[in-house]
Amino acid sequence: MARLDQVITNIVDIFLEYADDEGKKHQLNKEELKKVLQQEMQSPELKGNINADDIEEAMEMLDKNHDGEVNFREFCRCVSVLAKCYYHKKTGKGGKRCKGKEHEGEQED
Ligand SMILES: [Ca+2]
Ligand SMILES: [Ca+2]
Repeated sequence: MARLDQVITNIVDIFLEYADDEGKKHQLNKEELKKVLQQEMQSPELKGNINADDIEEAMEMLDKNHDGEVNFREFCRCVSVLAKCYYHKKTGKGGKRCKGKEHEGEQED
């Protein structure tokens, strides 16, 4: 597979692998979110952007519809935010949404 194929299929596969582990299918609860962040993200720079060390805060930040779980749409938003943060780091552009929860509520572009 080409690189973008891999990225896209990985996002879906990783989400489903963890989301279907316990509780509701296709939803990440707090424990599942913790596991996915611990096991599938290694870079402290990226993890720092979503407060991965504080699962309460990470959940609060990612759970946009406030149902206590992270659905696929919310998971994708997280991946997208992290990609933008990394892009900002490399280019100095487009990174205003990068610091975590103080940017909550900003317009999605
Ligand atoms: Ca689940
Ligand atoms: Ca949610």
